[in-house]
Amino acid sequence: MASFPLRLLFLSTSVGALGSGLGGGVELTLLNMAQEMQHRGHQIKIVAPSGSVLADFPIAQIPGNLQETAQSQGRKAVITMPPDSVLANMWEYARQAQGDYDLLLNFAYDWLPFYLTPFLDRPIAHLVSMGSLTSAMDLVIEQVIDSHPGTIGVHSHAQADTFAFSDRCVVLGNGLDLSLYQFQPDPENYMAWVGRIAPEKGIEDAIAAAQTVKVPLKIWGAMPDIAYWQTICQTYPEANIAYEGFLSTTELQQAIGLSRGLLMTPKWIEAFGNVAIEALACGVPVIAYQRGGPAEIIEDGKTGWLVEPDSVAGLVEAMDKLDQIDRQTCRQRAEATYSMGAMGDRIEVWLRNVLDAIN
Ligand code: HBI
Repeated sequence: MASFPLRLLFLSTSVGALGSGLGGGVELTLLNMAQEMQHRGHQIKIVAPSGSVLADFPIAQIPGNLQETAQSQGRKAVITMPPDSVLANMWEYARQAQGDYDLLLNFAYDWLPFYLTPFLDRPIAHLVSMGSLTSAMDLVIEQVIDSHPGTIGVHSHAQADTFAFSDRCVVLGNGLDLSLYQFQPDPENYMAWVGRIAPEKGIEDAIAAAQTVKVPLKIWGAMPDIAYWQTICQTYPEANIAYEGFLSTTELQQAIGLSRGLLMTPKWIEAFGNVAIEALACGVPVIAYQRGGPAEIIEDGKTGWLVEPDSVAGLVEAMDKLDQIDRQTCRQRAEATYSMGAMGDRIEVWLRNVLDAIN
């Protein structure tokens, strides 16, 4: 496998500027991959919607109208793009700049980058950030896998299994800069819930369970829809819940670290669940529905508890068993599998295989 430094162009998600939180987990994933590949000597340039900020990486700030989020559209959704589409403008930039790069890496879960793959001269690898959501996306991703084998990366086997072409996806896991996460041996008395406050994340179950156990629940994450949050508050007037905003990684890890445990209640197949490894990195056990990516991260009884999906009673039962989990073990598991080095090895092998396949 060649070892010369690569010139990589990262094309970001199209649903929000980097740093807005609207891009959910993929913002953190893109930052961690960019940092790790730069650490390994590769050159990184990022293309993202105007207003994006990502550490001190050079960013081509692209104007235009954002994409609608794919998970709110339903399986039969047609392909839509707004006028003056930021996604189309990002890929016009890529078309013109591609000669300066060895490989393009797409992070957007949208039809256009997949459709354009054979139109560009440079190879494109796609990090697919969610499971199957629409037939149109499934079809265009499969077309890329057929014409460019090995170029579709996913985060977990559960996510891959939502696609008909699951065995042809490259499963990458994910990784974090664990030096940003401080191990906290002694928690305070509250549970944590972290994520975009949106229906697919199932926050209602976490609130119901915390209310039953009479433990405070602290909530962090982007709040794209205030009305949805207000409905939740009206539904659970007795719950001891507090929305603590959308924090930076440094502040978030401090807050999660002091919790007794993290509740993960996805109603959809979470592709991975970065926040599960963020919690483990702080020594925080995770109680998660046995569904999607988190079920591949959490080892039942060792780093948390896996619960029958949608069972609030199961969440309650697991909270009573939290003190059986050793918080040091949680940190050790994060270091073994989800460090930047471990993730970087998986990414580098993937990208070099994509390049080797065309040379
Ligand atoms: N929807 N259309 C669209 N495009 C994306 O790139 C996208 C999305 N929804 C969510 C999302 N990306 C990220 O939050 C993923 O990390 C989940």
